[in-house]
Amino acid sequence: MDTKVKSACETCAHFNADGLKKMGIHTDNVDFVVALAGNPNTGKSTVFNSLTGLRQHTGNWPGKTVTRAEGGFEYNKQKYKLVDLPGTYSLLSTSEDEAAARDFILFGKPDVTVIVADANRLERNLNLVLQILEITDKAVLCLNLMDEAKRNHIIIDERTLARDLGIPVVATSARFSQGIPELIHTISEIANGNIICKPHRIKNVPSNIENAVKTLTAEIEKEFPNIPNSRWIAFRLLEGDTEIIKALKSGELV
Ligand SMILES: Nc1nc2c(ncn2[C@@H]2O[C@H](COP(=O)(O)OP(=O)(O)OP(=O)(O)O)[C@@H](O)[C@H]2O)c(=O)[nH]1
Ligand SMILES: [Mg+2]
Repeated sequence: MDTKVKSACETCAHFNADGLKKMGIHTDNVDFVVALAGNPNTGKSTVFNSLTGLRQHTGNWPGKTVTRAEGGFEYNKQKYKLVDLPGTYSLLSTSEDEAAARDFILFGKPDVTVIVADANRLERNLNLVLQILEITDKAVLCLNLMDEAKRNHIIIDERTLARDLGIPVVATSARFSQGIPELIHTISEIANGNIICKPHRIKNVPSNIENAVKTLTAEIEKEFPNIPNSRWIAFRLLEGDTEIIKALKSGELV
């Protein structure tokens, strides 16, 4: 008789079905770090809970998650740390609790960023999607709340969207765990370099701005050799983004 006591994870259907092992708060010796970003109230914490087995509080009002939560999962024998971020509308001139999300996306160097968007408000959500794609190319768009979108007769051409953005798009209804196996698989493919993302970036910057950005980028890299996204920071400095200026001066961002 097999007397070995199995953990809750090993006995759950999800584990057996698709190789997912929910690791809860155990995130030691991870292979990859994955960030969950997106507008408020798009289902980030719901996705987080279904992957980690934790019960990060979800709520029906925007701005619920105020500090970042961390949890882990194992997929195909690789360990992932998942970071649930507060909802944010923009990476620019953020409020205090949004700054936590911005700083992690910018400087936490996640291996993959999952951008969770509300399929019912895609146009509004794309603002943040495009901003995030300016600073990272390893990203997947999780098009969530598809059950509601269907009820609202909203049809989204996911293939065209993926082609136009230059990153994979996975449709989900996280509350009902629909699309989650596809999302895990896509995260793993990006993390392991099997899917190469080529996000579309702003091109044709006027030459005087381009020259200023190049000069500033070189200065920033001289001062902070390990800083990622120096070009993005150069743009913010030219705009006079007070938050970024303050963070750079204090060394908070590096
Ligand atoms: N119908 C439906 N509801 C969902 C889905 N995913 C999440 N929700 C609900 O949407 C609400 C917000 O979900 P959260 O997971 O808290 O959203 P969040 O993005 O973490 O929110 P913030 O932390 O405020 O940014 C909750 O009531 C969820 O149950 C989905 O796919 N379909
Ligand atoms: Mg949340």
